[in-house]
Amino acid sequence: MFLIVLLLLLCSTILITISAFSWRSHGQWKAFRLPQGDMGWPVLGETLPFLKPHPSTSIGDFMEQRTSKYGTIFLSNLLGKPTVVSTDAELNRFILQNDSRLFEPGWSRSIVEVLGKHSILFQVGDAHKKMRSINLNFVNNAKLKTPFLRDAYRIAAFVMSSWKNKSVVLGKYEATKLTFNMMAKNILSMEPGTPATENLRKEYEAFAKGVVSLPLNLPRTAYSKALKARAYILKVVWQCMEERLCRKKDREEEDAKDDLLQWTLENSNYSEEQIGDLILGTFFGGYNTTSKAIALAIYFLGGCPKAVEHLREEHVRIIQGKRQGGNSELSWDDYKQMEFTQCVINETLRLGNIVPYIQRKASTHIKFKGYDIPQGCYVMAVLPAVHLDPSLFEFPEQFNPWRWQSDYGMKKTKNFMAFGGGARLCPGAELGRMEMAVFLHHLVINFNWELAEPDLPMAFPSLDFPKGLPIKVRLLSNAQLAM
Ligand code: HEM
Ligand SMILES: *[C@@H]1O[C@H](CO)[C@@H](O)[C@H](O)[C@H]1NC(C)=O
Ligand SMILES: *[C@@H]1O[C@H](CO)[C@@H](O)[C@H](O)[C@H]1NC(C)=O
Ligand SMILES: *[C@@H]1O[C@H](CO)[C@@H](O)[C@H](O)[C@H]1NC(C)=O
Ligand SMILES: *[C@@H]1O[C@H](CO)[C@@H](O)[C@H](O)[C@H]1NC(C)=O
Ligand SMILES: CC(=O)N[C@H]1CO[C@H](CO)[C@@H](O)[C@@H]1O
Repeated sequence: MFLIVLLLLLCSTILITISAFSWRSHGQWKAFRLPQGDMGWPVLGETLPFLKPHPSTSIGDFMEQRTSKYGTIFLSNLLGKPTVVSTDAELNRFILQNDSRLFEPGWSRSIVEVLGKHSILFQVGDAHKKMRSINLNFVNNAKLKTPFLRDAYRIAAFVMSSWKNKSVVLGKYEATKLTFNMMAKNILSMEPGTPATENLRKEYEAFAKGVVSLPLNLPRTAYSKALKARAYILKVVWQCMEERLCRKKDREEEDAKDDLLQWTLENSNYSEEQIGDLILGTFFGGYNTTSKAIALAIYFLGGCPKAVEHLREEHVRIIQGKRQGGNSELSWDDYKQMEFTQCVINETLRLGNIVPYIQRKASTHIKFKGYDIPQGCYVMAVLPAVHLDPSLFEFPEQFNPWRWQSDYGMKKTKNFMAFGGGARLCPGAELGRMEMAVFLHHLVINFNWELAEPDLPMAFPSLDFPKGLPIKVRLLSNAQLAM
């Protein structure tokens, strides 16, 4: 009981301090033509209605009500910050495209503390470009075409081979096994399934939970566990680093690793701290998002047998083509033939909304459509509002992969923001898509599946399946079993 009172007290002190500060700065903005809106309660602003969970295939009551009252651009007070909220496709694009010129990262200090101040998310200007080039090199085409594709193929097959004797599996965790092991192998050369890799996975779970939790550094809170997990993960990274630096001295060059850590050691003059945050961040960006994407695809396809049929035809055709060539694993050419699969992937990302919003801070005074966005004001680009806009996507609430086919006549891609855009466009987009495609490949050629109990993708606002997506799987009688 005492602890709860203490918690509440602490929580409100923090919020009062933050909001007193933000109200003061808001006062200076009276001269501007700000968007309309409601600043909510003095302390909390509108944070609580904003955080209310809703299906991730909808924009939720909060956005719904505000946009019908104030229009697609409105002012609010969220998480202690006065924020211009944009559910407007054009303003969202404007925010993403002008990132480095007019905006800077707008993350709260508690997140900086967990992810580390050297994380790519907080870098600006040349420092951002440099770290980004390391990330882009990590997922360059040559790497995608061989090691990544090969690893994804083998790990996905390994994951699904364990389903043969099971009737119900948790889709979310099965997806994580692929995406986590992909990152562990290609960032730190850690092999799938070993105790060290499994330990790291557990620490990452705690870490990721803390990133989206209330920032209270008290015993046993998710946040404090995340800080501990961060310290553990950094220790692992630094141990790997030391081993390699020693080995370099011994000149055992034939044993050189080909992973992100090695490349960074050889091609940058980053400090130990910088390398730690870079590795931590790439891991974090690369596995939780992609496993959500795979879980969403399993979910949406489960409700759309016609799409599964179409997908299965495509993948069986690819395998039959290969039999003649005498090659069993998927090649890059095979991947490039997966046209309908790419439609399924886009539709999954559009309707599922893995990244619900992107936050920035105006680094200068901005005018847009007659509104002022004062310097220092926070902006929030709400991506689902664009993906679910009926004027941009016909019947947006329906899962319809065919809308992405070229003869459907949809105006493409401009309004598809699942990977962000501009200077911070997700560098891992192609890798994420490839992992989804390979997972779907093994899934449709080997299994039928259906939801074992009702479960929905929910925006908390970070996306999750509350029950972990339990699915009933049945091995096909004509399973191709490339595993
Ligand atoms: C389907 C899966 C994925 C989705 C939906 C996704 C989504 C996004 C989005 C929306 C951003 C922009 C954030 C912002 O502008 O603030 C982003 C950035 C980023 N993503 Fe991804 N991502 C995915 C997969 C990956 C993978 C596999 C990697 C691993 C290499 C990765 C690494 C990153 C990094 C390092 C950034 C920061 C880029 C920067 O600030 O310049 N992502 N991602
Ligand atoms: C599946 O079950 C059979 C017997 O029921 C057993 O022989 C086989 O090893 C099991 N396979 C796996 C992957 O657990
Ligand atoms: C993403 O990370 C959070 C925090 O650890 C976890 O609760 C959730 O299950 C993860 N989701 C997926 C799909 O891996
Ligand atoms: C790395 O090198 C650049 C110049 O190439 C220099 O500006 C920067 O300060 C160096 N960083 C570190 C951490 O030594
Ligand atoms: C899917 O979206 C991407 C944009 O991220 C686009 O380049 C691609 O053409 C789309 N794929 C299909 C099949 O429409
Ligand atoms: C000042 C500036 O760079 N404005 C650009 C912002 O992005 C849009 C595209 O959405 C450009 O047209 C503007 O020139």
